Amino acid sequence: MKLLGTPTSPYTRKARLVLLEKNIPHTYIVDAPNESGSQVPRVNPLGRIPALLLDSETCVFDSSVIAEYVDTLNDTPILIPRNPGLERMRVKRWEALADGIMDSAVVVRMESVRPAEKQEAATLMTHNDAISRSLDFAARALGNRAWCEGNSITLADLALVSALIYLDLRQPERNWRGIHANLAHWFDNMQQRPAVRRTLE
Ligand SMILES: N[C@@H](CCC(=O)N[C@@H](CS)C(=O)NCC(=O)O)C(=O)O
Repeated sequence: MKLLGTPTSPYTRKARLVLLEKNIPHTYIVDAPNESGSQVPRVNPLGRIPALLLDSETCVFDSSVIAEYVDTLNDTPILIPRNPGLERMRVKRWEALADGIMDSAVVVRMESVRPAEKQEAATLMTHNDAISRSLDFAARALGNRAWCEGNSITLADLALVSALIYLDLRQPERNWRGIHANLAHWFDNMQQRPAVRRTLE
């Protein structure tokens, strides 16, 4: 299978991490949908990355569907608890939280590259506040545990680390480490993982 994406896209990083952590053979192809010649609009009608092309030429999108599908391919490790119920909901909720941070950070990024006189202060504030609240929520929910949920790595950890790497890239001035020492400690451990390092190469 082939994963189309870009190194800066946080949703792509999440999908790559799922593939890498589970050791699923795949080819990662850098393909920016906004560049001419991109094959993304041909395979994903939404024109977005990540897009996972299965060998049968079936295209899987978006990143949550990719994560859900790829997680069914083996049990090593199980990243999304298999049984419906609270445990599974909590992992999916972490993913929603991380995706929401990414969504807001993308809006802030798009807004802040517009000419200064066209930038909407209210939009910037709404989304920056949502990010701050979500980081507070994440830090409280994590506490001093090693993993976001349960006793081993799950999609929750992969989604959150992808969101934080994106925040570091686009909002380096945001002092989340100073405010949330526990998140910073967890993040340092996550960054040691070979899969995470691969996505940062
Ligand atoms: N909810 C989607 C979001 C995907 C998305 O917005 N990707 C962005 C890149 S970060 C994109 O492809 N934008 C189109 C572009 O770059 O032209 C997912 O989780 O896959």
